[in-house]
Amino acid sequence: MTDTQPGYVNAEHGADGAAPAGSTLSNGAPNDSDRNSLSVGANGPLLLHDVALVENLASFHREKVPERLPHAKGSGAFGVFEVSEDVSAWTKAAAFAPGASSEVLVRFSTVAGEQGSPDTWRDVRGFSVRLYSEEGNLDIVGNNTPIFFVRDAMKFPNFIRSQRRLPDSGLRSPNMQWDFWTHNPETAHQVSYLMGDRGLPKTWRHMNGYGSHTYMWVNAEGERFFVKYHWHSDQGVENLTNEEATELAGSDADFHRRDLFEAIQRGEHPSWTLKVQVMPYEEAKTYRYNPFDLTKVWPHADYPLHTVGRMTLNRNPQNWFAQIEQAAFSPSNQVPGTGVSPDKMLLARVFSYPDAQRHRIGANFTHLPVNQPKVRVNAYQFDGPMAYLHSGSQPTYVTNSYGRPWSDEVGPVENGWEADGELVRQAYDLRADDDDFGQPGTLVREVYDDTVRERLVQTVAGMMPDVEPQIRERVYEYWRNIDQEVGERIEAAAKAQIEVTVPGVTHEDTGSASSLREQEDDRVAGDR
Ligand code: HDE
Repeated sequence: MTDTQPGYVNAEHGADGAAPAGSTLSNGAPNDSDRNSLSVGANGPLLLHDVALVENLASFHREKVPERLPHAKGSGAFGVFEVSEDVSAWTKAAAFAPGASSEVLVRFSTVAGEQGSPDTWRDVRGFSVRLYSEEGNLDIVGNNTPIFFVRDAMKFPNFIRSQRRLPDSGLRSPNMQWDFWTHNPETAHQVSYLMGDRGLPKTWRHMNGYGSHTYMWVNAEGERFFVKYHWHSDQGVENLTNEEATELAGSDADFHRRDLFEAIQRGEHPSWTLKVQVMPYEEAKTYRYNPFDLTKVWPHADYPLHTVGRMTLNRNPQNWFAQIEQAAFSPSNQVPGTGVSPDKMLLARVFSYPDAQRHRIGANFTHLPVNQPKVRVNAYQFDGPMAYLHSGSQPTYVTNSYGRPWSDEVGPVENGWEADGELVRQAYDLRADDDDFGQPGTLVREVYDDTVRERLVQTVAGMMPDVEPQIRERVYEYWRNIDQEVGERIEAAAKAQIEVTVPGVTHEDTGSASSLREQEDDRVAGDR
């Protein structure tokens, strides 16, 4: 469909016919009226056989698909990724071959807020990239930070619920957020990012993206490397202050969505340079940090950044619902020369994303144009609700005698790794330098300067009036573990604020947290 031709045509038959004079019903026949329903006389009752009205209301009821949970609020654009350097020593992926160019789709998002929530609430931002490569879709579904809150997928739904809304009031709750974070000290690194300036990006154009996880690359000789993807904004990194973000949340809830769309419309095409850190396969076994722990970065001094190419966003969606809302990104979308790694979070995401889309969009979400790869697909997957792409009368089974090809590799997979051991439920084995507070301490002390640190202190302290005293104590302790001085400053600033906010009143029985405790009391009483 183009903007100049009304309606759409049946792609299966390829007939486009004459442009309709008015609207049609869904069967293509002329529609009598889009304005008046059919009734028995002008003042009489309506009729069930008014197909125009029934179709109109029934399709309206079904216009939405369930929003993403999390990352519901977002938007995106199309563009191009162009390789500028030769990284063929590390990967044979066609998308990263010298001089290669692929169409891309990028979607940016907040994490915790719903579809209508403001773009400028403090949050991590999603940074999903799809390369429509000549070997299939390669998705790098990352965030604007290089690490994450937890290192085991089992904790993820709990973490997300702690960032969303209270079960009774439906309100968001700093108490619930800090309760979760302080019970899970591995969150300290990501929380130090979130409470720093990067928790409030100025626009999506002014933030970096990160694959965050460790992925695998395989070269033409079959040699394996572990890599981390970094998308550096060519616009530079810029952030909002708390005051600016709060003001924008009220005056323009769609500020980031608008900014991207209008910049591209003006011909200001934002770009990002892709860089990778590369760790030879064998080094991963002995590196001083567990290189698969998503709460850790690989210091650049150990693994420097290598440029790969540049991504430029130059085309807005023509239809936001079809091309952005129904876009189904997934870390399971890998291509020859790339792969996943023993990162437990990444392995769980390989299952989670397509499963979420089967629920959200439907079993055949890969048939939608935005999700179709640019290559010919020969998957042995058939039928189901809304099946659109099909292979006609070709055999539906392997093995067949009728020439439809199938695959039959036996033995080690080229992007795999060795694994052995007892079945356990246990965190990763820790390496020499692994702990939860070391890297966040370095971030807060050495990467942040005095002004950034002071803003962080004020941001955390500013949340404390809504946090119960017992959890506040844990917050101060958590920050003292990250950095003694910062922890002490947060405690002092919070105490000053609590005095000002509610003079002479302790927060024992106020704030959004009390309802959770009451509910706990109910449950105990009910159990008796
Ligand atoms: Fe996601 N995440 N996630 N996530 N995530 C979703 O997928 C999930 C994680 C990220 O623009 C959902 O299709 C699990 C890390 C982005 O469309 C869901 C775990 C990172 C997006 C899901 C994680 C992300 C999502 C919601 C722990 C950064 C938006 C609907 C193992 C590296 C994608 C959907 C878009 C979306 C699950 C952790 C980033 C529910 C189980 C780590 C950018 O499937």
